[in-house]
Amino acid sequence: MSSGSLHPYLALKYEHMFYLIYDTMKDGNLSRQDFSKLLTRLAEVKGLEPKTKEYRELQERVNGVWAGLMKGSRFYRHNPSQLHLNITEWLEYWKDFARAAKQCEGWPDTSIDGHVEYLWQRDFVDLVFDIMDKDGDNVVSRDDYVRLMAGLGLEKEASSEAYDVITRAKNNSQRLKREEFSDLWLAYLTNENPKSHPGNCIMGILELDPRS
Ligand SMILES: [Ca+2]
Ligand SMILES: [Ca+2]
Repeated sequence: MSSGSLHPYLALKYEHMFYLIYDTMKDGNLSRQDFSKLLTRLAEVKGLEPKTKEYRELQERVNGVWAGLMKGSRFYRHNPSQLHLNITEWLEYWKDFARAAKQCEGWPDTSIDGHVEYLWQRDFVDLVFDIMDKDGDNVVSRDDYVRLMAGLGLEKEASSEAYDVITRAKNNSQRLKREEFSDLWLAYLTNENPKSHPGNCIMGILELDPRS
């Protein structure tokens, strides 16, 4: 576990991500239930019916993400056998991720001390991309992006504005490829300057607390 304080902008983004994507039941605690609901939401966005092969495949991938997160997060839990994660533990988890990413200048495989594996997070980014990319051509359009964000509870207009920001960096081509999406997501998890990277808006445009 790392010492030192978490950068306030990173803390803001990790909290936003916690409530938007992971804590779907909105009780400030991340548990298995949240992932069950996340599965339902993702299946709805993708238009998958329960009991189909595609649905079962999605279920397996979501289960894998949950298992990967829980395995590493035991180092941050008050009681390592507990199967949930509160927001304080969540922030500690990502603080170490950011440090590891800084050190390797990319997606880290593990924390610096080697105790925590992060491969599940790359699987999750891939999964999110696959959910958005409804026609499977490896490109995410504005409609694709807005559909997913709406499924997660973000306003359509706000999602559309965020899409403008994250695609503006590439001459408004308005198309997002898999590798670009992954780069933007990593920037969201690691970048400390609100103005310096479009990836900061990958989960919507965040309002900064003027005190920070
Ligand atoms: Ca929850
Ligand atoms: Ca597509």
